[in-house]
Formats: sequence, C-alpha cells, structure tokens
Amino acid sequence: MRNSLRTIQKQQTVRNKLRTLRVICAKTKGRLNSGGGIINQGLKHTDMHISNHCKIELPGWVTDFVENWHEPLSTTSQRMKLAIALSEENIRQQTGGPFAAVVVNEKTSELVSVGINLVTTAGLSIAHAEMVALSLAQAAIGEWNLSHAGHLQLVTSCEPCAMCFGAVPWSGVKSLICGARKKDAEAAGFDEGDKPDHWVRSLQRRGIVVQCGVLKSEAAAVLASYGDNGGAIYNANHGQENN
Ligand code: AZG
Ligand code: ZN
Repeated sequence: MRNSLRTIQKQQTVRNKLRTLRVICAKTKGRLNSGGGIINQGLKHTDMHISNHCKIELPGWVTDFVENWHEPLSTTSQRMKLAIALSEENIRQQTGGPFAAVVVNEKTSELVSVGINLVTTAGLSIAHAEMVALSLAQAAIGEWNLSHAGHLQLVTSCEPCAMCFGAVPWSGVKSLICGARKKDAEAAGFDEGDKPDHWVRSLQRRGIVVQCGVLKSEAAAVLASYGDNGGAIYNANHGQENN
C-alpha cells in the first residue's frame, strides 16, 4: 500500500516536471539568441529531428594519390613528405583546409591511414586532419585502441591544435611527428586553441615520443601560401573572443 502511494507520488512529480518543461518551452518559443539563431521553437522532443549519424569520408582523389605515391615511408622525413603533399593536394582539390596527416606502423613502415582536413566539406568542426587520420586508423584496425596494432605513429603536417592534442593520448599512438608549428598555422589565420605550454613534455610523460619541426619549412610554406591566397578560414568565433 505504502509502495503504491510512493509510486503515485513519483508519477506526479514526473508529470509536474514535464509540465514545467512544457511551460518553459512555450515561453521561449521563437526567441532569438545573440547570434540570431532560434533558441527554442517550443517543439515537443518527439517533434524534433535529431540526426543519428554523421560521416567522415575521404574524397575520391585521395585513394589515387596514395596509390601513385611510390616513395618509401621508412623515415620520418619520408612520411612527412607524404603528409605535406596531401595537404597541398587538399588545397588544390578544394576539399578542405591546408592540413594532412598519416598513421604509419613505426616498425614495418606500413601505411595504416591517411587524413586530410575536411572541416568545410564534411561540415564537421572535428574533421581536422589528425582526427580524420586517427579515426580512419581505428576503422582500419577495427577498434579504438591503436596500441593493440603495434607501434603506430601519427605524422602531421602541422603540430596538433588543442583538440587534436587531446585526442593523441586517447588514441593509443606511440609517437607523434609534426611539421609546421602552431605559429605557422596562426599566421595563416587559424585559431589553434590553447595547449599547455609544456604540451610535448605532457605527451612524453604518457609514453608518447614526440618530434617537432620535421620538414618544417616545406610544411610551413603550404600554410603560408594558403593564407596569402585568401584560403577559407573556419574559426567559429573569429573576432569575438573575450579577452
Ligand atoms: C588545424 N591544425 C591542425 N594541426 N590540423 C588541422 O586539420 C587543422 N584545422 N585547423 N587547424
Ligand atoms: Zn586539430
């Protein structure tokens, strides 16, 4: 008896909460936020459309490009050369920003995946070259933990931004090789976010080997030419930072 009373009381509480939520939705119906977007249209959750998937897919040219790349991938410079060439081709093909990355098996030199920046074409802010390369490496090996596939190395045409820096240790890669520096990307107009000052040391503490500045001038030249030629910059809050 006491149990059924408690059940009824609980149901009433839930009903009251739902009623309050409906009132809030109705009150805010059609109100605009400062960016001009509608905060809430007063829709019931059941009326709303929510996506159940999103897609990261390399454009067709990448497969041909990699198949026609006959140079060895035995050294970090050779691996970087491929990353830089992909970043240049991404600009030429107009399929995204001037960044590319590859995941390579450090020991066997096997190419595990390729990533190019796809932010503007995929419509996804997370589609940085490094995130794409790591995700496709995970898809290739069939699990999220890249450390289960040997010593995998992420080679990126530019040092990771704040987001990609965070993704590196969670991916299970054993080493990170970078070309251009943060300041090169920022000089071209990109917002690379805030990383800890000692970000290299913090990755090293987690057992990840880091080498920066590999083919630095070649990698930086791609960013500079993108900036000089007025390439698209996709910083969400550009010019609206609160200092
Ligand atoms: C970026 N920086 C790096 N390193 N890689 C990308 O794909 C980027 N996009 N915007 N800044
Ligand atoms: Zn990034």
